[in-house]
Amino acid sequence: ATVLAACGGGQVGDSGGGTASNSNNKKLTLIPGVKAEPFYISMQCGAQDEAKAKGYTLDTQPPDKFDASLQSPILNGVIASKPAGILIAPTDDKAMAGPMQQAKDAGIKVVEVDTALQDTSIALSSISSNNEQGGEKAAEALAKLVGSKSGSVLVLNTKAGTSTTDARAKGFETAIKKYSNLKYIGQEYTDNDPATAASKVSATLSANPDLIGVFATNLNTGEGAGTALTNAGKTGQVNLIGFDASPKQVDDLKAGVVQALIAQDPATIGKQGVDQAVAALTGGTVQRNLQTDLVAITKADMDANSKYFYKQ
Ligand code: T6T
Repeated sequence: ATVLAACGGGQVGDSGGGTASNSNNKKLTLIPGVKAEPFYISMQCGAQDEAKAKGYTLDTQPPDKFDASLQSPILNGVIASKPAGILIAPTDDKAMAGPMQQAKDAGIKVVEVDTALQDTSIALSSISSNNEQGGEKAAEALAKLVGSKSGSVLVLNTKAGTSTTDARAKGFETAIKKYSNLKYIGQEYTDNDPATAASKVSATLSANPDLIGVFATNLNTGEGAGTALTNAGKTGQVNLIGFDASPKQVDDLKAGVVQALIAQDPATIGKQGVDQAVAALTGGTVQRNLQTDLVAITKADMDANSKYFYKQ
């Protein structure tokens, strides 16, 4: 089991054994989208504390990269270890359906945390931010910062098939088109890699000298965009709206590299994930869809919103 000092929690008790459906089985496993990333670390902390409070163990098994071809063998191994429940952030909204169906067929309670499959028949419950609305909030924040100035606007997405960032990009695109002074020039995929995000921003700056705004749909795209704007000496001139609130993103907000962050509440996503799995295991009421908070943060109100900053 991975126990993080940052969480304060820890493992408790004996997780029991036997089959997935055995009521003595108190073993839960969390499979995040990628290892060592503040969003998922915060989610893990929330899940671990709640599991401990409910008398369950929570083991965390992340892939090295945000990639279904790495996440699927991890899921297969977890299925073989027969936990009672699996909390998973599927890294692809189609490719993870087969392996997740196998978990369900093995009698394991499957809960989606953050990302989700297109096929809604496999997970018992899905907990996430309202990502489309988050994209709209980002567009509104950008329009407010820009005022009556005009220019081009870029969206940095992660990987096609990531349910969350696709929804954010969609919400942003719809909302930004309401502002006639802002020209939406499309989205670039970055493979969820900060260095790729940085190079996409550099290339866009060369091709579009009127670039006035960038919406980075998650932590990695935002960190990369911040680096590119800093290197180009364009911070503040190009408004950067990020999603998530990692330590680097918060530093960038403070330094004026980022103008607004749409922060999620990953610890509550993890906590609710455990609650839904436990409800399913104990005959309680399971809620099919649950939404957690999103908050738009600027430098002016960052101190009041520090509870939304992610752990590392
Ligand atoms: O933005 C989060 C998460 O919501 C998304 O699904 C994938 O990227 C993050 O983990 C941040 O890197």
